[in-house]
Amino acid sequence: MQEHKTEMVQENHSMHHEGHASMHHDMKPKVTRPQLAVVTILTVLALVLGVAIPAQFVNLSLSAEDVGGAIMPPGMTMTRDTPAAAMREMAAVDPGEVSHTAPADARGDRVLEPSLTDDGTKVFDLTTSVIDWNILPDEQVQAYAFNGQVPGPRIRVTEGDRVRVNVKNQLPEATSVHWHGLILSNEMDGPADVTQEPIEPGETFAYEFTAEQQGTYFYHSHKEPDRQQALGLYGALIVDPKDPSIEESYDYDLEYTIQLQEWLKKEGYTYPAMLMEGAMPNFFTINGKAYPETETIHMKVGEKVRLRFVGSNNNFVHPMHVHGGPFEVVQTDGNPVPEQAQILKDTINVGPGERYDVIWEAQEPGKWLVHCHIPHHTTNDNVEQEGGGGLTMVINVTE
Ligand SMILES: [Cu+2]
Repeated sequence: MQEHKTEMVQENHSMHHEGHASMHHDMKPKVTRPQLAVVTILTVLALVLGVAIPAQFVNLSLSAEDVGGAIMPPGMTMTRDTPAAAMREMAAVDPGEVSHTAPADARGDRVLEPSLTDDGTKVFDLTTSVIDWNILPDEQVQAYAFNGQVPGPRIRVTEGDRVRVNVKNQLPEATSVHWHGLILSNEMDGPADVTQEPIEPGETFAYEFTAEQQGTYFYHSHKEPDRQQALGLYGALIVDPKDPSIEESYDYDLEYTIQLQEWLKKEGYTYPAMLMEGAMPNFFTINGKAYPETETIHMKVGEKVRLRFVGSNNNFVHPMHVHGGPFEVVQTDGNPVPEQAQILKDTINVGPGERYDVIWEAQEPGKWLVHCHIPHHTTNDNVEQEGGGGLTMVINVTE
């Protein structure tokens, strides 16, 4: 031990001495050529592996041009084979595309008045655009909207009416509109790239058909609906019956249309909610508003309301429940239910695309809830406000 220590001291001394000497005489490094070669090879190898190994886990076939400045939902599973089209479809709405901010208290589903042509055709004008839309006073989403509102305006016609809808596209991407549930000529049905060319940005397409079925219907985007419908491109389409006996067979005092929707908003960005990893919704709306911002239905004891449930959402089957007594199911998907089959229920599963017309009688005064029975869907980003959230609304019954 002692010997070793002495050696080290001697060595240090000798190094110091050498260094001192070289300052005056010789700047040549004491590195051999083989040593240099090994370091060079190792450095090059590290550089090559540093590029090659990460390249095994990312998609190098994507260019910035393919996906632009796409911002992806946090938690979305992206693998080396995730195509650019999937990224574009799931990306956040670009806030730079917003062309209009709706007032925080604006409502969707406003009745759209048609103009009439000489031959009696009812003409409706729809324009798509990107807007800022408040689902709550302090919660704004970037939405794809018809006529600056979510849901889009209500189109209401009578069975037998000739209808024309001019769809002007002011979105940053192509679109099309489908008239869900209607029997019409195929080229008016709306699926983009199937029955028609997509409506490109800046273009207008005129849909024309005769409303041949009475009942509760809706319209929605049929170009990448997983993105466009999820971001707000849908609206109610109600066809009143020509035959008064259908309405006469129902007994109700008022009606209310309930359009369901799911939203994903994270870190200030709005993404199309999808039933998949990273894209699950955290907000839910009835007619574009989350409770407590949803409307309240006012009724008197003994009055009856016809609720038109519309599955305008994309992902979940929502078991819609009404407190304070059962309702009668009078129409399904626009089809009148025969009287002897009009079952009584207090919860009905409204799946994407479905419509149920139910009649509920106010039997007791008070605040009676209409809400989804999946409790997560009655919260706002997992938080309850005023006893609910999301898919919740109140029927206020007075004596
Ligand atoms: Cu639900």
